[in-house]
Amino acid sequence: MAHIEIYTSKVCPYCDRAKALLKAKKASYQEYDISQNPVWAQESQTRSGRRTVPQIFVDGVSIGGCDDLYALESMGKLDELLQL
Ligand SMILES: N[C@@H](CCC(=O)N[C@@H](CS)C(=O)NCC(=O)O)C(=O)O
Repeated sequence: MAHIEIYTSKVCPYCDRAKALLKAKKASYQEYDISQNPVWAQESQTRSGRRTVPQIFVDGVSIGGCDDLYALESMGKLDELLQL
């Protein structure tokens, strides 16, 4: 399985939705809650070039946010990307 990282915040419906899809796929992930540590907020922005959460990385590569995750699923590309 690929190494999955997700930057989230505490009150974030898009984060919940993204994590729900990963959980449904039984894909384990490393979560960084930016509301717990401001360093992670800066790190997320630096790595992704975006200000919103969630930001998701697969094997260190940014794949975008929640909508991007679901788009990959709709295209049938997510399982391969996550190496499930
Ligand atoms: N299209 C984005 C939307 C993400 C989004 O709007 N996230 C909210 C939290 S649920 C956010 O970061 N809001 C802060 C902002 O817009 O600066 C996605 O699918 O990830």
